[in-house]
Amino acid sequence: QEYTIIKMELVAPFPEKFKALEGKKVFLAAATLRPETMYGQTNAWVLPDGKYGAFEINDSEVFVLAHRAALNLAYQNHSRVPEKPSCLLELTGRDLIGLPLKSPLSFNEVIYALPMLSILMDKGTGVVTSVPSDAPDDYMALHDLKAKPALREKYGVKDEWVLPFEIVPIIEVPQFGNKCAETVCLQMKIVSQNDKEKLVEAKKQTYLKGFTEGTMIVGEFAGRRVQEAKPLIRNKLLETGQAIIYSEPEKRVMSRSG
Ligand code: ZZB
Repeated sequence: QEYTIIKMELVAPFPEKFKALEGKKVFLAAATLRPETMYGQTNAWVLPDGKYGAFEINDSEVFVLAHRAALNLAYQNHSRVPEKPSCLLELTGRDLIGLPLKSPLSFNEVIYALPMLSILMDKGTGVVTSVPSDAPDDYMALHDLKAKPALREKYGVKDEWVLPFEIVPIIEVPQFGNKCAETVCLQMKIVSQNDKEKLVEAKKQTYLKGFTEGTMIVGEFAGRRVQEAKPLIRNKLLETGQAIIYSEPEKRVMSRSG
């Protein structure tokens, strides 16, 4: 699986826990398959109990991601020490909640890292960027946080990290409108981020519709089909140093016979 890692930059001044990293450029490294949706970012997602680290990618840049992903990146030429992850700081998802971030292409200038309980630590980087207009999981998780003060309280999420953030329409899909994820979640009567099976189906539908029938309605490639715009936007992000390629080795079932 080939992901695009979006470099979501931590805004200075850094909080206490991150003081040791001051002077470096620090990014939450979010793995995505949909770089063309970056205009509509409203937040980042992390797993509260997930284990993360801050890794030196080169002399000046630090990525916050899962250890396994740092190891993979080290073998893809993205580590200060070749083939060896260099961890400056051990972190948990809880340390990341509330971090203010500047993310490439996002219409929201500053967005925040928030808790999502369905994040898989053995997939991508363990950090996900949230696009509630076009990702059903993101739509439901943001909806839950907005609707449930007790959930915000449980994870120490401040109202101002969540409540001001509205869905940003970025792609028009015939019959589904410009908030495709919301449309599908309502149609399927999905009630929360814990509705796992339905969300898998909703994601499939949204991917298919968005990719095959979607048209960009914002950004440099407004008016173009998603199919055309996707590689153009991806290349732009890569060329400008706002993203890198991340290949995830295939998962294999381990056995003694190998
Ligand atoms: C932004 C985005 C916008 C995404 C969208 C999707 C959609 P897949 O097909 O299952 O591999 N993701 C990445 N890593 C994780 C993780 N560790 N745990 C949970 N979710 C993760 O899905 C890849 C997508 O799943 C990635 O692309 C990321 O969310 C999320 F409009 O990034 B995406 C219809 C989906 N739309």
